Amino acid sequence: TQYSFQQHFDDKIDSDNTIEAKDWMPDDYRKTLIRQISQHAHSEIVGMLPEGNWISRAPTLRRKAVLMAKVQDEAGHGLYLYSAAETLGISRDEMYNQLHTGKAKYSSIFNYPTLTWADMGAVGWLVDGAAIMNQVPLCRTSYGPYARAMVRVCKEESFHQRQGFEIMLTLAKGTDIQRKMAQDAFNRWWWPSLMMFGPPDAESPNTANSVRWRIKRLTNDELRQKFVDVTVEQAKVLGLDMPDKDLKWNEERGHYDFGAINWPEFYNVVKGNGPCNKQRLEARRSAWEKGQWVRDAATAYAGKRAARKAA
Ligand code: FAQ
Repeated sequence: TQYSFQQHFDDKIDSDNTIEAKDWMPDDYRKTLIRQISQHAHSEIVGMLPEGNWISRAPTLRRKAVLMAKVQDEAGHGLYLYSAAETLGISRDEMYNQLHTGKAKYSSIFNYPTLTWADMGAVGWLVDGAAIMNQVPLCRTSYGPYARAMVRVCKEESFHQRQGFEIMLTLAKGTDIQRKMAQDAFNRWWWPSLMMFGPPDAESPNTANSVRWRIKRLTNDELRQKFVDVTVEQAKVLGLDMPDKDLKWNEERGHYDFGAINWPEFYNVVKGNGPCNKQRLEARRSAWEKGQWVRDAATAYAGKRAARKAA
């Protein structure tokens, strides 16, 4: 009966076992996973664009090779994640369609422009740093295929974070102009990085269910606080100033207090009105349209092979 299926599911969640693709699961659990995993996949693919912008302008051959490897990793992460979402019964075409029609979200962070080479440092350090903070707990998320995909993704993200930090360190210890570039990139990416963790818990409609189902192991605010605490120490190593005049160690809490986040800006970007939303979606749509002939050719080839086999 439905009751015993539900009971079996609840027991598995409560005993911290994974749910697998063929297991019974409540509709809302499936829907939440499809939403989160597909949006995560879209973020990886759209996230290639701001960095792709700098591959042809990387300052040295080594920097170029490293950046290319990083952007290729992001394509790989997108593909694992689309595959994980497919195990829940949604097709890749449908997910792409949701992205291209603006129905599905992707991370707000990728709607900001990458203006200077220092942005490659700041994106790696802060954006990948925030991504790791959010994704390490997802290695223990309750849905098996998602959890297993996260293990490799997190290893690669750690390399990405380090390459970003190393760019920042080089610039911060460089000439006066280089140090200013690093500080400017830090100032521009800091607040949007804090927004990556999502709305405050009190305004996060999905957190309660996702925590109960152990899809999310920590809440948006818990992860944001952990990120602030580690990043402040890293900024000290770089010798850069935190772009927050309200930032202060709170002895009692054992955490840094930080200034108010501009939530109207966040919601505006999520609604599609950030500085680069149109450009990003246009790039994805155009790539899809330009690939039509490849899909047509592959379909025709598969048809011919099937006909030859049948003959
Ligand atoms: N941007 O109720 P909640 C990367 C939406 S890392 C846009 O709190 P939830 C690596 C949310 O979808 C970035 N929308 O939602 C990389 C929901 O709307 P919906 C991707 C956001 O799901 C680095 C509504 O607001 N990482 O790509 C954002 O419980 C460098 C209410 O929010 C992941 O996706 C936002 N920042 O918590 C690549 C990690 N925040 O869907 C290239 C997995 C919230 O109901 C270069 N995802 N919204 O219409 C998660 O952990 C969660 O989905 C959260 C949001 C924490 C993002």
